[in-house]
Amino acid sequence: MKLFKNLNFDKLKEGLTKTREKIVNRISETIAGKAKLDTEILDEIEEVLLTSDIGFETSEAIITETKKRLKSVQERTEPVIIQAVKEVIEDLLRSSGSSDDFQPALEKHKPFVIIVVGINGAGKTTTIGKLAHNFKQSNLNVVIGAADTFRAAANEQLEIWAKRAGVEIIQKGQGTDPSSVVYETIQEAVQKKFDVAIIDTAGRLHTKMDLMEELKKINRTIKKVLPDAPHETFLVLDGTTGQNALVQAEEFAKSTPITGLVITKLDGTAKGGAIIQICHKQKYPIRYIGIGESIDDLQTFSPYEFVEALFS
Ligand SMILES: Nc1nc2c(ncn2[C@@H]2O[C@H](COP(=O)(O)OP(=O)(O)OP(=O)(O)O)[C@@H](O)[C@H]2O)c(=O)[nH]1
Ligand SMILES: [Mg+2]
Repeated sequence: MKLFKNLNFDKLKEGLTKTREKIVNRISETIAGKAKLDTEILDEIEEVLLTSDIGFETSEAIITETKKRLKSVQERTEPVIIQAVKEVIEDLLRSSGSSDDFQPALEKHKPFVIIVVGINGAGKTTTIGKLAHNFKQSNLNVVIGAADTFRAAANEQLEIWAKRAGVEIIQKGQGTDPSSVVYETIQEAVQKKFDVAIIDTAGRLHTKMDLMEELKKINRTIKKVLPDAPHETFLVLDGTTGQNALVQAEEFAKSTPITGLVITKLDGTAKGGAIIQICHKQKYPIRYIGIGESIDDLQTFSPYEFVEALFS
């Protein structure tokens, strides 16, 4: 089976421009022209990190580890220090289980069921459109279930994405029980032998208990048709919200077993450093990142590529 791996380095690099200016360019300025590269400089680098949406604990962890690795190094030139920081950050990104070669195990399950959850405006529907497009490009048959029945415009928006991606959509009127849409979608996927079924969900605030109950019910409904599904549950987080993302991950995990994260809106923001903190402080791997609003602006998250693009 042909699987997609969407990596466009130049686009990633472009998307991370503002974050790079905020972190890497300032680190370089800190180091440049310094006669002696000692711990003082590492403290200055820590200052840069602290003001770059990376957070206190994560910034400290980066510097502590960098100092440790540089201890035995004699020649602490600018490129050596930069390389050490890069490697430490890359290792941090991997610590959450994020890897360079993630692929959903599509060959193991048919239909392969994906639920997409997250608070309103995080980018769920957009991500689903992009994912569906990628699967479709890999010659897979996709059906999307419009289980966000709370908002009047939600169906319309998802329908537009389904059309763009050229995939099927199951939808019912506003106010319908989301689980009935889910049930129909999974049944259709089984009967018509779809490769992938993706469920869009409502994103009302995570502080409202009823959304969490709804997600539990959706999970139970899926299991009625396919006991081993869902095969992936992606939590979509707005990359510009930093610290808040950690709270959301904890909240959603109470109602639904999260298997991976999608971090959106990394383009046009200087807050991309939040990704490092997200990887450091919680246990879910980042699987995809959103770097724009168009259909091909979803990339497979790779710690290696991310750090290379950030520091390039
Ligand atoms: N720049 C940018 N914008 C994005 C990205 N992903 C999503 N958006 C925008 O974010 C806004 C919200 O996206 P949606 O996909 O509607 O979010 P949602 O989670 O489905 O929201 P609800 O349905 O209200 O819960 C839209 O304007 C999207 O175009 C991204 O990677 N980059
Ligand atoms: Mg939506």
